[in-house]
Amino acid sequence: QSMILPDNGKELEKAGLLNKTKIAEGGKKLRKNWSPSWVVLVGNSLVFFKDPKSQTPSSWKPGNSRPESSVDLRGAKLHWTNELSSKKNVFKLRTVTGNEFLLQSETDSLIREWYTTIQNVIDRLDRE
Ligand code: I3P
Repeated sequence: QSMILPDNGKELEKAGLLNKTKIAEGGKKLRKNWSPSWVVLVGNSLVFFKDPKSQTPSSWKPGNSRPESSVDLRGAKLHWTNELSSKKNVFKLRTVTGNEFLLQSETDSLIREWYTTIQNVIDRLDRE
């Protein structure tokens, strides 16, 4: 489950399990491949980890595990979408480099928290 983690020097803001699929790379459309991902919001980045079942609290810490990928949130855009998936509770994250991800949870409150928390980071970076 998602939880707020203490700031241990790298602004670790949030971590939790979401369904994820990448739908574009550099503006080029990709085939969808939904899978559960352990998502960590730290500093200016959203970091994705594979195999969340094997993650333990100590292995969430950036630098202490191997991320599958990470996303720079500076200049990124978030949009709720009903058109890009048959699933409910889906938002799209688009990076300045034209990478696009869909993130989803069956739990309404949980996905709303993620949307708000990521948008707050994007807004903070916009003001810098
Ligand atoms: C896709 C798979 C995805 C679905 C996608 C399908 O089929 O069922 O879950 O996306 O729909 O094409 P396949 O496994 O054969 O690639 P959603 O679950 O988000 O709806 P789409 O093509 O309409 O995006």
